[in-house]
Amino acid sequence: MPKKPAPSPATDNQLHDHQPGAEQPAFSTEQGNGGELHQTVAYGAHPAAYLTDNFGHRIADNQNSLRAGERGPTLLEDFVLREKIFHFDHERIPERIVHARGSGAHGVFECTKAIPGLTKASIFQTEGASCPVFVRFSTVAGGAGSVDTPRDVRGFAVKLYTDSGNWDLVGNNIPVFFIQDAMKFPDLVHSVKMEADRGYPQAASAHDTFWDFIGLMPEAMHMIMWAMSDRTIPRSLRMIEGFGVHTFRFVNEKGDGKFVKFHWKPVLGIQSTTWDEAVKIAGADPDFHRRDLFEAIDAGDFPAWDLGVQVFDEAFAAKQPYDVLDATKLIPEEDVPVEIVGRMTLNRNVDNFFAETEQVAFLPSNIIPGIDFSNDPLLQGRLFSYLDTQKSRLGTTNFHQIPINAPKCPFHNFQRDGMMQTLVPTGRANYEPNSLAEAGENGGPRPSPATGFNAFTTNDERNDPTQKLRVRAELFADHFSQARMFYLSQTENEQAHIASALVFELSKVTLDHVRVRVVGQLRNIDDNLAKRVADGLAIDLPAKEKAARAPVDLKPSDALSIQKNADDTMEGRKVAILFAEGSDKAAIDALKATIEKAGGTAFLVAPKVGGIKVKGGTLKADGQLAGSPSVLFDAIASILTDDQAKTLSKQGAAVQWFMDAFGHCKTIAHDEATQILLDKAGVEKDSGVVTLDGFAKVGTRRHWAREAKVRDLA
Ligand code: HDE
Repeated sequence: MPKKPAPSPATDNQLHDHQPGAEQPAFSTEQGNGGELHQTVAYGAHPAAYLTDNFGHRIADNQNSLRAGERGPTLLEDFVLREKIFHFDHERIPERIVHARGSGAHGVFECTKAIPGLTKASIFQTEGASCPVFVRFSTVAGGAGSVDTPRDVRGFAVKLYTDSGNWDLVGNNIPVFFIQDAMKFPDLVHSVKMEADRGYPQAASAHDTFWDFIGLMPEAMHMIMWAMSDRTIPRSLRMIEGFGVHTFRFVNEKGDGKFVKFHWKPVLGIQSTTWDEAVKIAGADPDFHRRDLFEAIDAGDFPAWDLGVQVFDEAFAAKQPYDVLDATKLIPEEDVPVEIVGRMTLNRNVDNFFAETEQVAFLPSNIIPGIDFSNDPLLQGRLFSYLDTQKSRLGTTNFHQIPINAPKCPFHNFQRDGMMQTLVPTGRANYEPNSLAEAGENGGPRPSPATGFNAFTTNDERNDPTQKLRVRAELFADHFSQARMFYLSQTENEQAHIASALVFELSKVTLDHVRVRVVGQLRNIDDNLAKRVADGLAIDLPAKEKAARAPVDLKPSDALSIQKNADDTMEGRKVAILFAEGSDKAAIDALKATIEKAGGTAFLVAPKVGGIKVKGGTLKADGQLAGSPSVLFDAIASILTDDQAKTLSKQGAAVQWFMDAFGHCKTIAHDEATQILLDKAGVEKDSGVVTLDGFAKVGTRRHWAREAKVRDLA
């Protein structure tokens, strides 16, 4: 049975009270503007409600339009038909220019360590303080209907509905970014999106214009190392890290400021797929990540992340070989440890994808007292962009009234009117200052100097604000030191994956000079890497591109490798068990129990789904073999009779099942009968190819030592 959470009022199919700031009226009486607010109600949600049009008129017939005679023309006066089609015609809104494809979920954030000395942010004042959150994960380049598993950065946007207002931490699953200055963002995005004349490729960076831009923008090289690593082909959204990317500031009650970087660490550990696997998943299940997140939450396996902070001061910042305001740089965890201060758990799926996931509007400018911006020029540009883009996507400056965007604390001000105004403030006070209260009328709200944002503390001690300059600070010119640090911090397999990814991407580039320039840039990172890529493309090693500033050698950081930090847990992992007619039910049940005991999920796969006679009863499969390729699972197992194994060994889907699992370095647990299939699939014995009894010991970890057998890692 799925471990379904008790439905909250909002999932209960009731008519929701979606009034923004529901606990208290948005324009409260005691503060002034007092008056009744009209409520936006999730109409049509009640299962027993009768069908009406949008103005409440009951509809008798929802099948037939109004006609003049039985076989005559449809009448213009059929307002029921017209309204229905009119509304349908306008169902789509512009998709996000970036991060169009996303999946969202509700949850809760809880402070696990109070840090009042660092910040006055209300959510961090007491251990155990909590607030609701909404998270949207996304890919960047593809359109809303693209697939879930392209090689791409993942957006990791968190909206925390705190009691002092919404705090939106709009981050990515990679701690650095392609560019240093917001000025370059439209160029970056144009270059990676479908090429302007031909309208392809969709959701892919492997094409001329992207690599042309990258070759000419060496500041992107650190991000390119991450983008070509396994970070951009994650196994699950539940297994990605999140980063605030920019340096922010914490400000405490006394007004003292420190720099801070935010990290989300997945409790299930970080896990990725291999490239071949990601490509095959895209075909087998374009919604792989969306489905995985939805199903896990639906089953009560709530994904969670720890919130970590790296806190440092101006003196530390001044001593580093990079600029902390440069979003293409990270702070190694070895230099400033990540301190865990909270946990976020996603525990409720959305009720309606459009109303919530599509209409959610994240604004990096949404911060709360105690958290402040830095002068990072990329962040500063974002502060403008997101507000602006919401108007274009959602069509009105009143997008903050949409339930998913409204704060859950009261809000009062003198902003009025605009398209789609759903609030009905009463009284005359729509300006400030006013003295209407002296005449006994509602005067409206007043500023709160003691508790509100007062002086923004974005000042930088090393800045001279008297000059207006279009420049970048000197250390921004070091484009390669951290790129090199990242590459050298990876395991041999991970380095090979980066090299292969670069070869793949550049092999899709048709302009020779573009390839050559990128490889020339790689020489500034690591000559060996550049040679591998040149070799893979069969081109001569080009001359090194000139570096704006000579890179320095930084200590490699183990924290940057996925494999060095891999966790052996089976939690949250999915294991497929292949069976067929005559298979031993007791053996299947025993294996299922082992998997579930370790926190994993078992998924039964068979050539037919309906109900199969097995030894000891009848079993239904969760998925049909051809529709459940092994790329969809973390490990596979097989329990067959000799006859069935023989029959399956003549079926491509079955042989491919084992071949792929082996090629993707997964655990294969099998009985004796399956050997014929393993032989056909070229599966060789190793520590990850085990008997059914041996499965518990190896679990769902990947067997990277096998990789050299199945892939050229040169
Ligand atoms: Fe975004 N970005 N971005 N971005 N971004 C958007 O806002 C933008 C950047 C990120 O799930 C847009 O509502 C500029 C960095 C995420 O709804 C838009 C710059 C990081 C999401 C926009 C950046 C991000 C967005 C498109 C350079 C990681 C999805 C729709 C100055 C820290 C949020 C929208 C969601 C979305 C602009 C750079 C993350 C156009 C101008 C760096 C996770 O406003």
